[in-house]
Amino acid sequence: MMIVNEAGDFGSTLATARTIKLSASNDVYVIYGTVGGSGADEDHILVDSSLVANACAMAITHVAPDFGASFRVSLVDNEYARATKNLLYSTPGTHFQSDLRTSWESLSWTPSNALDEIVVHAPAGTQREAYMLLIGDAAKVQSMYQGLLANVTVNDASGTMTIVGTPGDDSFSGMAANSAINGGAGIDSVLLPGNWSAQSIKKIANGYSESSATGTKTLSSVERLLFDDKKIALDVSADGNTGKALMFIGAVAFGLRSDKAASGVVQGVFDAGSSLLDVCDLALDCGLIRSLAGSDSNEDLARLAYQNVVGSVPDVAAVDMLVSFMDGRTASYSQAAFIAEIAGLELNQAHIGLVGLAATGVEFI
Ligand SMILES: [Ca+2]
Ligand SMILES: [Ca+2]
Repeated sequence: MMIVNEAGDFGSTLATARTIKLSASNDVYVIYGTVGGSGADEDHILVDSSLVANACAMAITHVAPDFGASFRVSLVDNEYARATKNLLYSTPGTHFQSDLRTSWESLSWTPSNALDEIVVHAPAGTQREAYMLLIGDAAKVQSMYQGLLANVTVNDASGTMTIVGTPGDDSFSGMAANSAINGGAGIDSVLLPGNWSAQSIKKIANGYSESSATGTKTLSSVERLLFDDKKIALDVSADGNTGKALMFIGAVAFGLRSDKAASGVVQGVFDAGSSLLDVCDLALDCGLIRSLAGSDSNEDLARLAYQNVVGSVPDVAAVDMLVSFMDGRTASYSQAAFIAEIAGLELNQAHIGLVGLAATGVEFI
């Protein structure tokens, strides 16, 4: 799922048409934008649909219809638009169009050209419209538009939007200078132009604030930031995937806690849906724990965990105390459950500095 905030504020025109590429992995695009206000009145979106074999559908809505009429969304043949340089808005029967001010309307088309163009139009002047377009697989578009519509607000007359993602993994791009983004469930990424060093990331009450020279974005339930030069994980809490990856590494291989490749691999396993216990099971099954501990014994596992979490070599009594959690004397944890318990300890979280890492995010590859 690709979510794009097409334009900036009301009154700012999209000088260059954005090209979106429908593909197997991004088979639905959600595009938010604003048109109208003084001066600018159109957004243009080129749809490269050559990768989609089946018919596409587009649901349209006016997120914040203001006043007046003549808001239009048209699907036009790209060559036609380029040739005339002066778009004639579609009339039924020749091109697909919507110019009704209902809450939503669908436009269905089977892409016949490599590039089709969607034009969102509002007359210059006082009329302002915020819109949402969903473009892509017909069934998916129809199943998700109501949910998205319910979660979009336009905060003010300048067009600043609060955008909420889908329950799945979303990728947000082209965000307006000042936006509030709530990724919702799933591992959600925000693509931000520029280098990481030119940005400031701050932890705030319900997420993060990301500022650069161009504006400030308020992020909640967003897990990853993708800059030109670096990727930063924000899900560094004890229940975030990157946090859990670091906690696992802290418990079994503390020396690798800053190894971006190692943490990236573990993070990827969590992203694929594994629990902490799953990851511990996997690490035992593939022999990773054996190679780190030196054997399959409870004693060596206890020694490994203690050394990683406490940072010193345990004495015999400490090893015996930890083993008692696996052999039935104190508890009957499986080795995987034992590692998961150790990983979750406050002591381990403090040792890897989880709270400090969460304040800035963690680079990953
Ligand atoms: Ca999401
Ligand atoms: Ca999320």
